[in-house]
Amino acid sequence: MDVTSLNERAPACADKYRNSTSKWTVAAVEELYALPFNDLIYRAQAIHRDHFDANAVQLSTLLSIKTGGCPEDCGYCPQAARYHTDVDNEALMSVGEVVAAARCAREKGATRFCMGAAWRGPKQRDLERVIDMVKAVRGLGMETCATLGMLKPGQAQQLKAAGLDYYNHNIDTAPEFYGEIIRTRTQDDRLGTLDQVREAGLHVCCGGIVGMGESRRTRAGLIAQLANMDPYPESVPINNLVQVEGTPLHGTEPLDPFEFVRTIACARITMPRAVVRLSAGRQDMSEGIQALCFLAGANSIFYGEKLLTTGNPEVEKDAALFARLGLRPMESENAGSNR
Ligand code: SAM
Ligand code: DTB
Ligand code: SF4
Repeated sequence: MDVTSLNERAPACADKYRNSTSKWTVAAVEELYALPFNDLIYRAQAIHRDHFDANAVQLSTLLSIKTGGCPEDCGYCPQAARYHTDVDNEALMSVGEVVAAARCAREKGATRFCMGAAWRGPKQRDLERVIDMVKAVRGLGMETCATLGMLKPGQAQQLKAAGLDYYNHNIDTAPEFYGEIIRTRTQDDRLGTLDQVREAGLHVCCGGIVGMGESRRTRAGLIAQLANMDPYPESVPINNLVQVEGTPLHGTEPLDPFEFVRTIACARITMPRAVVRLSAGRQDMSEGIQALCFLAGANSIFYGEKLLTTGNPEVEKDAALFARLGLRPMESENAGSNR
């Protein structure tokens, strides 16, 4: 079947699921989740093809520029100072070290470099060094992304002026479940930073984590909340919880992998123009499930042997998977836009 006939036979536009104010209701997203698997994937793939090259996948490499010792209490995170994990604390890296890592990522084929810091938010003195990192990585011709925690007024503008392309700040889960996972800040705090990021003209990278023991309704609530942002994020990372010994969520019942694929499909259907990233959790995922995620509309991955502190598939393994599936890296200018 060619692409045209696939699109012609696709079910009617997803808009029929929106309520009168054009918002996604949690119930409507739950209805998507409840579709027979083949119907859900078919619909997601059709929408994916309407907006993207179905065989192109964006490659981002992550680097933890400041590791561990974080004052926050996120129940999933190995970098929170209060949990006893194997993560060693490391101070903010030098600009030279970061540029060397970015150059290496570029040589391996990454087009975006994402710098993550285990902070509640950056101090101004630290932000100044991050700004130098952003300028230097931009100078290598790569897209830049940073995830530094909550921003104070003016900080998003400074990052934008330095040439930052994306700011990652996840809402993590649906509002009603948030307080069970994180108590040192509220989800409204996160939304405040996201507003500042959007107002500064940065692209928004915002998603969440599944597999934290939440219900399907909570997963639907996460997707609805992301889809109802106006505009919705340009980049939507969907993380499967990486269970790390010493964190409160270690030992949680793992999510059915097909439910993870369904979550990707729901993100694709509700946010047709966003780049949906199959994020943390790939190392424990079979290649078959990853292939289903690409079929369901995932078109970005973290690429390189490490996420921030935990493992990710080897570059050679991903290259072999891409070859077997006929996938190719997405050119930077093809990255999603929701405008
Ligand atoms: N400290 C900053 C913050 O929280 O925004 C930036 C770094 S933080 C590690 C970035 C994101 O990584 C979190 O919002 C969370 O969604 C994700 N994350 C952290 N630990 C994870 C884990 N064990 N499994 C899956 N995702 C995780
Ligand atoms: C996102 O949503 N996932 C990435 C990135 N944004 C910063 C982080 C995943 C972290 C997984 C646990 C770790 O390696 O420490
Ligand atoms: Fe700190 Fe971010 Fe980890 Fe939360 S997710 S503990 S804020 S590094």
